[in-house]
Amino acid sequence: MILHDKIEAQLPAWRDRIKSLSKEHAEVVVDHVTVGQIVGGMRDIKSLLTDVSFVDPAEGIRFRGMSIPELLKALPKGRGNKMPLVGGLYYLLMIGEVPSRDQAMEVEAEWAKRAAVPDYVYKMLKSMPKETHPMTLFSQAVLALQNNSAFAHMYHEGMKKDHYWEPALEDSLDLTAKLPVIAAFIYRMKYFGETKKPKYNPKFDYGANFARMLKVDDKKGYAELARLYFILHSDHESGNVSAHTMHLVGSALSDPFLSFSASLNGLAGPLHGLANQECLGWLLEVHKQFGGVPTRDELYKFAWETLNGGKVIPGYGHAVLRVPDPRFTAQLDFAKKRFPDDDLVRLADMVFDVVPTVLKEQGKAKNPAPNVDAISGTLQYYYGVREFDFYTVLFGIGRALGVTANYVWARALGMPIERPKSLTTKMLEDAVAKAAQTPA
Ligand code: CMX
Repeated sequence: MILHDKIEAQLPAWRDRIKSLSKEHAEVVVDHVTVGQIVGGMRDIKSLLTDVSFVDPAEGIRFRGMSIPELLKALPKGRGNKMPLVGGLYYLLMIGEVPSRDQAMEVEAEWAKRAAVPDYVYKMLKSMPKETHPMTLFSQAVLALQNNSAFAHMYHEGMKKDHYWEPALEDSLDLTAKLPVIAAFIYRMKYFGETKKPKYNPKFDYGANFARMLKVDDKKGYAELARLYFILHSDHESGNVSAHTMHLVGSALSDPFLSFSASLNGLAGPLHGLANQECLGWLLEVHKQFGGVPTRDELYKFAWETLNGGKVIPGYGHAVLRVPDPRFTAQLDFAKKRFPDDDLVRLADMVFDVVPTVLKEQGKAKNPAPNVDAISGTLQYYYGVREFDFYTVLFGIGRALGVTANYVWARALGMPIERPKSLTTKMLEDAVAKAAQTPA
């Protein structure tokens, strides 16, 4: 299998680099930690290691060193498509090189081989109460798949540490292959009462399969969006909740299914994956209030009313980024090329023009620019996927690509169990008192 062979070939050199860092340079200081960071969610503490992606505050995400425009141009595309094959992105995340079209198609073929979901998973999903949140169903289905984990099985057989990454890769391919099928089943069952098993067709790629399994009218258009969406949402370095959860749980040698189910549970939180639905909600509220796209002045006033009401403007601001999120820009470009006259797209574009000014005038947000969520719901809405609570499931399919690539490499490089040290409040207060006595 191509991903296996490529990783195997790279491993000795990577292992030497990590060994040299941990054995010869372990005492080199990289960062210091303040009381504010300990009390404030460990913000910005440099303490995680990944080569899969990096977020530059002044530029945005780079996947294996490539910016989003570079990657959208360089990754191979299926015939007649404008958006790259998701299999090519997975290859890039796993291997660190842009694949040829054939190599990307090999990953796509692996997915097609592994997409079948066991019957008991469907049965379990069907037995859940109707009002169950789609993210709960999604996470449960992933957990149910754990039964067949190659990693768990081989670990209990006594596999050697050097080999952990191999069944981790097997599980990662199985998992990522099945997610679109499970998500499509949940969508059809929950919103349309349909319980037929979706069929993954090996003639089509990942994006096209998802579009065909989901209930959308413009399957070709939606397939393009699905490719873009999954690529853009795949990874955002390691400190965000979903990526870090996967890494943390995986560090206990829980297999990829156990780890990804936990990761999804973090993604389901309102401060993480749920923001895109809130942003679309805000746009629809504006649209409703003004009976269409408002004038610039009307929007300016509405944005101020939101802030004066003590609320945030969803889709704007970021914990790390300090410029417009390139994932936002890529999606806005996609929409403006394909359906520029759509009301919500025009509105999202106008919000991009007005809201940063308002946030700058208010002077609180460190970054007044849009993040990925400022537009992603709008695109789904255009294609008829209008069930807001499903949007995080879509995010989850994309996110699996990045976090499983990280999982495989964490096992390949023998990363240890995570165990940061905690302090008590009194200890922090003592540290503050001691610092006050120390002459500057
Ligand atoms: N609207 C209004 N106020 C905002 C704001 C926004 N969009 N973004 C930041 N602020 C405010 C914060 O609430 C904070 O106010 P207080 O000092 O009163 O608490 C102040 O500006 C400083 O915040 P910050 O340091 O710039 O931002 P944080 O790192 O604390 O938070 C984020 C980042 C994304 C949670 C925040 O910008 C926000 O709430 N945005 C709106 C929700 C959103 O779009 N979430 C999606 C995030 C996408 C992602 O993480 O990928």
